[in-house]
Amino acid sequence: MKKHRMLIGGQWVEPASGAWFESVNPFTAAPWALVPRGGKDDVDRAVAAAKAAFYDGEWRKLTATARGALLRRLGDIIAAEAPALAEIETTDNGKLIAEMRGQLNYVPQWFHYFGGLADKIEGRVIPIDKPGVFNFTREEPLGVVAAITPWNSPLLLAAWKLAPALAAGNTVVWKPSEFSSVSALVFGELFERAGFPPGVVNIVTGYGNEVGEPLITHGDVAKIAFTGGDRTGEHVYQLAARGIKRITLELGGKSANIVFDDADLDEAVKGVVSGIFAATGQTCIAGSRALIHRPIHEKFVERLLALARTARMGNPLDAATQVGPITTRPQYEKVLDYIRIAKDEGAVCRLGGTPANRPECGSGWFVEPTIFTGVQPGMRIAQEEVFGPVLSIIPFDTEEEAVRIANGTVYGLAAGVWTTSIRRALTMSERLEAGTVWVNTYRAVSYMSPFGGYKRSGIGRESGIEAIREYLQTKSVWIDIAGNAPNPFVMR
Ligand code: TXE
Repeated sequence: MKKHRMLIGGQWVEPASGAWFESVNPFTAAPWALVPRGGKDDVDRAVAAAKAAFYDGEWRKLTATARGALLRRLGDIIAAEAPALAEIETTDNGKLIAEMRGQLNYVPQWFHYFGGLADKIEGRVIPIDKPGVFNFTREEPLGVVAAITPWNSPLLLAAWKLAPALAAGNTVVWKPSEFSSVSALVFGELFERAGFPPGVVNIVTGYGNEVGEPLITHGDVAKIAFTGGDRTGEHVYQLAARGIKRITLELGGKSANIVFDDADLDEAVKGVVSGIFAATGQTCIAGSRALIHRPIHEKFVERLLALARTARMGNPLDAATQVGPITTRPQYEKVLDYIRIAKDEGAVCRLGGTPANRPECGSGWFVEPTIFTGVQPGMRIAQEEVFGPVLSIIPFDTEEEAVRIANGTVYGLAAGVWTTSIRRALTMSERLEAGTVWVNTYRAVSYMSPFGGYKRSGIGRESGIEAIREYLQTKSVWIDIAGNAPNPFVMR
């Protein structure tokens, strides 16, 4: 088993603890790599390196154009390494190779786009109301950014943070999930190859309480960019609040996929199935609630069941596999717990509802694609994030009711609407409380389009021009150009 090292100040180092932990392949349930168990000492070293790179090093002296060029060069290198990185991610987190290849082929775009944006960060000249004074703004980086990422799309979600953070001129300490650190450590080599000065990006691996907390509370960390569960997010927010730190949080959801009776049902069936069973439901944007217009409810459910039954499960490294394992043992147990909860609540299990004991699933953590009908909007299965291949179907009669049910959770990350009516498409997209609304499509994201949550799904936006503002602060500069000595006792 390969014993990995962490990246601090441009050096590949062993953890101060002298300890490593095993990373487990979810398909075989066997360990395949050893990940350094970082701790507070490593965090201190990494933050010191990032701080030095921010204040004293070559990085600060680069023009914005040169910084952008580095990001774009990194994008090109990632593109060349995409197949190898995708294979590591699939081995580490069990997501389908087709999905991970797609993600890794797309990751370079975040570095190309934000690399292009680096030298377009401009301040403003304010036509100030005071004669003889020139006032302008500067957009400045924050300093050391802590990026804390989850296991479901490890490098994609890291790119969403690192690309804008670096484009804005910050330096970074990145803590990947303890369940999927290997691709991050291999990815770390690419920064040096692209020509980033040492210390601009540092990677400390380990557990949330041992690495994440000292990182968030470190006095020299200016901002936290976090993706993960909402409970952890709440805790991270509280820790960050103590230091009055900037924060972006992306915390998942309970997204509604709403199908009206005027929809193209062939498309809608595919959209609902891909919304929940793609990525084995382990995605923040999973369409885990299907709201179906009552006139088509039964017909739609039958078609959904027919398509979901065809899902091929098995080795995620096999390109033909459509549903892979659950990434972590605790997550596997959580999904099975929610299935039990749904049954106890009286939901009707129409498909799956058990661990998958198919020969092609080996000893991995597989759960059968599961569909419940008879779900009431207030049930836990309709309110809480499962993060697995479990769909709750809820009927509705009117647009008004669909909006009420869709908005009736604490979350607001995404929603899907299936209709051929332009009026409905526009009305629903206005009334749904979600950071992303898809109409007649689902699971579309881009480096160009802002992504983030309403309500408990998070704070701030990733991707698009909005994202770079999350890594900048505005300074207002006043210059007296008239030579009028002000009255020292009166506010000017
Ligand atoms: O995530 P955590 P977990 C949801 C999903 C899942 C649940 C739990 O519902 O079932 O979260 O998953 C780091 N201080 N999502 O436990 O704990 C941790 O090490 C600082 C939604 O795996 O949120 C990892 O790097 N950091 C989601 C990161 O937080 C801490 C993606 C995320 O882990 C920490 C993943 C602490 N005290 C899970 N504790 C999405 N939005 O896509 C943990 N971490």
